Amino acid sequence: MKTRKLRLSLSLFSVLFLALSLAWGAYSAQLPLSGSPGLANLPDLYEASIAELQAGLEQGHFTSVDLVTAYLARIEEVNLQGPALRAIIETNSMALAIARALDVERYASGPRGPLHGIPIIVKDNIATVAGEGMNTTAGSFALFNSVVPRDAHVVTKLRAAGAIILGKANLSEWSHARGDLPSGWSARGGQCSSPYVPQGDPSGSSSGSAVSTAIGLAAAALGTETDGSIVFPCSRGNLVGIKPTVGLTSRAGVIPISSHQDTVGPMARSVADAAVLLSALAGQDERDNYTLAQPSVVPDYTLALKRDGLKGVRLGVPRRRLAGLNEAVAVAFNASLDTMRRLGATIVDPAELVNHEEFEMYSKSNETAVMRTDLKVDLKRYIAGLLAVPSGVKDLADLVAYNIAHADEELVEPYWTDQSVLTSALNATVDQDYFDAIVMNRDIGGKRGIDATLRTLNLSALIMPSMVASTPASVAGYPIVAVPLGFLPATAILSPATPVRDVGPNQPFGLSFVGTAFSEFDLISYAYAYEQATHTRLKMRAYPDAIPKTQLVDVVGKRRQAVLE
Ligand SMILES: *[C@@H]1O[C@H](CO)[C@@H](O)[C@H](O)[C@H]1NC(C)=O
Ligand SMILES: *[C@@H]1O[C@H](CO)[C@@H](O)[C@H](O)[C@H]1NC(C)=O
Ligand SMILES: *[C@@H]1O[C@H](CO)[C@@H](O)[C@H](O)[C@H]1NC(C)=O
Ligand SMILES: *[C@@H]1O[C@H](CO)[C@@H](O)[C@H](O)[C@H]1NC(C)=O
Ligand SMILES: *[C@@H]1O[C@H](CO)[C@@H](O)[C@H](O)[C@H]1NC(C)=O
Ligand SMILES: *[C@@H]1O[C@H](CO)[C@@H](O)[C@H](O)[C@H]1NC(C)=O
Ligand SMILES: CC(=O)N[C@H]1CO[C@H](CO)[C@@H](O)[C@@H]1O
Repeated sequence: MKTRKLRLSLSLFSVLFLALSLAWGAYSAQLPLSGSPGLANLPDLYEASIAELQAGLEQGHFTSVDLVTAYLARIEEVNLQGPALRAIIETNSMALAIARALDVERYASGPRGPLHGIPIIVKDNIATVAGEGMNTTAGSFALFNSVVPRDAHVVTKLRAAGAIILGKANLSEWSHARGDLPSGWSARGGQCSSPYVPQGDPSGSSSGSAVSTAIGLAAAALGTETDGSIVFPCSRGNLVGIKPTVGLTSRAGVIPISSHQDTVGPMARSVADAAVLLSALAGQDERDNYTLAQPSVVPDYTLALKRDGLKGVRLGVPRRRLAGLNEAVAVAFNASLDTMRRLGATIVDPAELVNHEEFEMYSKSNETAVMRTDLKVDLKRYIAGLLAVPSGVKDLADLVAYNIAHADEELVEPYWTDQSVLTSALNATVDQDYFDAIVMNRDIGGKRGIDATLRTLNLSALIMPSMVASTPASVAGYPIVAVPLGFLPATAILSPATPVRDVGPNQPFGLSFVGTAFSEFDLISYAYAYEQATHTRLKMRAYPDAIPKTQLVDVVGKRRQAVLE
C-alpha cells in the first residue's frame, strides 16, 4: 500500500516536474535576452556575496545552472592546470541536474531562502551520499569507495536550505591527525597551495575549503576545526571563518578526530555570508548528543549584522599569548585596536588569561591526551557506521598498516611520509587519566581560562591575531569568529618551498574574536562592525595566475549567443 502510494505521488511529481521543466525551459531560454542589467553588470564571482548571487537569481539575470557551469569552469582553470592549487578533490557530477531542479522550483514556487541554488563546497571529511558519486575520505585512499549511510547532518541541512553541494575540498589528510605533514596535502588530493603566495602554505586542515572560497570556486565552503583547522586557513586565505561552539553544529557524518573538540563551521568571504551559513547549519541533531546542549532556538545570526556592533563592548587582549609575533602582524593588530576604539569599544590591554601559566604549561599535554584516545575510539566508531569499506580498514591499527602497505600512495617521499600522530594513538586507552584530561582540558580553557578572564575583567570577548587564537577556545569547546586583519609587506622574505613556502610577500593574516560557549551571535556582531569599517579582504587579491578568468558573463553570454543563432 505504502509503496503504491509513494509510486503514485512520485509519478505525479514527475509529470509536474516535466511540465515545470518545459515551462521553465521556455522561460529560461529568453532569460538572457530580457536579463537586465547588461551582461557587464553581472557579479564578479571572485568576490560575489551570497546575497548578490541570490538577488541575481531572483531577478532572472542568471540561473543556478549558469552559476554551477561557471564555477566548474573556474575549478577546471586553476585546480590541476595553471597554478595547480589542488583545492578540490572531486566535483559533483550531479550538480548541474540539481541546479536545474532548483531553478525549476524557484520558477514554480520561489526560493526556499537565502541559500536556494547557491553552490557550496564541503571538506572531504564531511559525508555526502554515495549515490551522488562523491567519496568521503578525509583525503585518504583507506576510505576510497567507502559507502556512507547518509549525508552528514550539516549537508542535509544545507540541501534543505536549497544549497548545491558543488564538490569536496582537499585538506590536510585526516584533518592533520596523521602526522607531521605539510598542510593541505592528502594522498587523494595532492598538495594544495595558497592563491596569495605561489607554492605558499595554505595552512590547514581545511585548506581546500579556504582556497576555493578565497578565489571564488564556489560561494563559500564548510570546514571543520579541532584546534585551528578553520581559523588558520581563513587567516592565510584572507577569509571570514566561524569555529562554532562544540555542539552548535552536528558532527554526525563527519570523519572525526575528537568528539570533545571537533566542530563544523562556515568559511566565507564576508561576515554576512558566514552568518547566513551558520544559521542554516546550527541546530540539534539526535545523532550527535553534544548538540542537545545548545539553546533550543537557533538564532538568526544575520540579525547580528549591525555596523555599531562594537559600541560599548569591552574586549581584552591576552598580550602574553602574542609574544614573538611577526612585526607586521603586531603592528596591524595594534592598529585594529585603535579602529575598534573608534567604533566605540573599550580595549582592555593587557587582559591576560587569568590562568596563563597553567594554560601554557598544561593545555597542550592535556589536549594531546584527550585527542589520542578520542582519535582511536571515534574513528573506529565512524568506520563501524559505514555501509562498506573496500580497503577492509576497521580501526587505527588497520589504518597504520594500510598506509605502510600502500606507502607508494600514502607515505610519499620526500615530504609526506609521516604517520606519527596515528601511531602515537595506537596504545591510547579509555582510562581514568583520559577522563581526568577531558575535565582538565575543559577547565583550563574554559572555567579557569576564558570564562574566568572574561568575568574578572568584565569582558565580552578576547581578541587575538588568528595564528595564536585557536587553542584556548579549542580545548574549551568555545567559539571563534575570524576576519581578515592584514598582509605581510611586499618586502617579506619568500621562504623556501619544502614543498610549500611558509611565508611570502602579501600573505594574508587574520584577527579572531574569542568568547564563551554559544556566544556566536555577539562575536558575529563585533566581527561585522570591524569588517565593515575596514574591508581588509578587498585590499589584496590573489596572485594573477591564481585568479580564474571565467565569469557569469561568459556562460550567460554563450547561452544568449545560442538563442540568437
Ligand atoms: C569514488 O570516486 C570514484 C571516482 O574517482 C567513483 O567511481 C566512485 O563511485 C566514488 N565512490 C563513491 C562511494 O562515491
Ligand atoms: C553522549 O552519549 C554518550 C554515550 O553514547 C555519553 O557517554 C556522553 O556523555 C553523552 N554526551 C553528552 C554531551 O550528552
Ligand atoms: C561591565 O561592562 C559593561 C559594558 O560592557 C558595563 O555596562 C558594566 O557596568 C560593567 N560592569 C562592571 C561591574 O564594571
Ligand atoms: C603594540 O601595543 C603594545 C601595547 O601597547 C605595545 O607594547 C607593543 O610594543 C606594540 N607593538 C607594536 C609592534 O607596535
Ligand atoms: C593536565 O593539567 C593539569 C594541571 O591543570 C596537570 O596537573 C596534569 O598533569 C595535566 N595532564 C596531562 C595529561 O598533561
Ligand atoms: C604499544 O604497545 C605495544 C605492546 O604493549 C608496544 O610493543 C608498543 O611499543 C607500543 N607502541 C607505542 C607507540 O607506544
Ligand atoms: C576535481 C579535480 O580536479 N580532482 C583532482 C584532484 O587531484 C587528484 C590528484 O591529483 C586528481 O586525480 C583529481 O582529478
